[in-house]
Amino acid sequence: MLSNRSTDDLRALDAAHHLHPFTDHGALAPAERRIITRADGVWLWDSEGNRMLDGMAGLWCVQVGHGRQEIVEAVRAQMSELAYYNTFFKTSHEPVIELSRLLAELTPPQFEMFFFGSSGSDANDTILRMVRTYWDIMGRPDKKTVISRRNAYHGSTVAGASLGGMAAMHAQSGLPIPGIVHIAQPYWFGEGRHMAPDEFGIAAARDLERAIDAVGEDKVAAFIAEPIQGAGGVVIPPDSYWPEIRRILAERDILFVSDEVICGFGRTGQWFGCETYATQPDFMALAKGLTSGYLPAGAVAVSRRVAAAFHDSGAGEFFHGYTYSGHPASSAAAIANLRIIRDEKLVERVREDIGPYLRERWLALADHVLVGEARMTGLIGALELVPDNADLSRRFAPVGQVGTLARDFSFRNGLVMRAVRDSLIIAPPLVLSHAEADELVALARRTLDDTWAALKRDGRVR
Ligand code: PXG
Repeated sequence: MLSNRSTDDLRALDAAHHLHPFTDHGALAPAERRIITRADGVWLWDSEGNRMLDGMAGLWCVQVGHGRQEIVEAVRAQMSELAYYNTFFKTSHEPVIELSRLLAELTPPQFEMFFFGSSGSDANDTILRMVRTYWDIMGRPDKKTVISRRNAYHGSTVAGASLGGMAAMHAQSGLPIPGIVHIAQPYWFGEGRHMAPDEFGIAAARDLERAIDAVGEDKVAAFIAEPIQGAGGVVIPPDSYWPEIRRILAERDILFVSDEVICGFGRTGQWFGCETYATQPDFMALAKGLTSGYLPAGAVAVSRRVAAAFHDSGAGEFFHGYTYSGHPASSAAAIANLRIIRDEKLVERVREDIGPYLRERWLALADHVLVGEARMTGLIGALELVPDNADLSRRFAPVGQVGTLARDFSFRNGLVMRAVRDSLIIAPPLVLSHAEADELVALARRTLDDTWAALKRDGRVR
């Protein structure tokens, strides 16, 4: 602790001086602010002594769980040796060299080169600039348009929010920037229930084909997508979707960017989401699970084909980089974190053990009257809340209130879930034990019961 200020003092100071991300500041009362004080494993504690199960792994990032002293020690040792130096001007250092080597070992075979930053947002900014520069180098300067999907999340910087497909973000500050086109998302429960899931998956994928033809293949630089849309509400595509996208990409001369900021580092039961869906990206955006959030870091994995173009003697300088590209302490945190994931076989654990274990129990929540659909892949899942699961044609209106109500009950019950519209999301640390998974599901069920009781009291459900 930095001081012995009371919780009320901390809340008042927070309200007076701290602008929170993605927050309606006028509506956030000081008393609502929860001061988190410590964390261990999958557990968080607040300043009032409440213990909560961290069902969101921080913000989809703490793969190895909280409080791992190996990472703390690696960072401490690195900071006392070399806390900071840059990687411009022909300099390098061992942490970034070892991290690059390790990523080459862990990523799919087409990736041997990595560019570093501090976040997923700046990784996607880097990718947008590299994609366009790649086609310039190839003598195809007209290929500049990037195709993305509605309701995608690719970050909050100008390029990240433009690539993303969040209408509410675009409505603020004049986004997207030119040269970005958004197509359908494969969100069957939300948008596709007039069709069978696989039929809808094919139709959503063919929107890519339509967009490439509408823009003109000679003007399209790339398609960017999350394997599973995370912030958009854990949109797990129908089984038919990625095979059809693969077919289209194989026929077209455009680059493919897999945004692995949430799906990377074991979340889906493979090291990367593109392996779960057998796609062959030219770029991957990496962040979050790269360091499990212990320090900020992001990276861009660049395929051999693209890296070769940038290595071409005629390519010239790529005018791009960040002060903290390959930060030594962040690199040390990433190395220690990745060794834990690799050596403790956490990816295999998600695929073969805790993933199937939690999924079975999570899907069983669909028997609750409030749950229209329960879905999960690896350790990422959602519950779609509806007024009556016997009549899926009805949703709550206005959208979002019931999700937030349920989210608040969940916190009070000691489980952190995230609300997206009227769905509840989980993406717990990959070290979740069976007993903790049981507890998570029990707390989620209590949350559904509490939400149902409150809605009934207000006459909002039958
Ligand atoms: N791509 C994806 C797929 C993401 O999920 C980013 C890029 C941007 O990463 P940075 O490190 O710049 O935040 C993300 C981030 C939420 C939430 O509430 C999700 C993210 C970030 C903050 C909040 O679901 N995802």
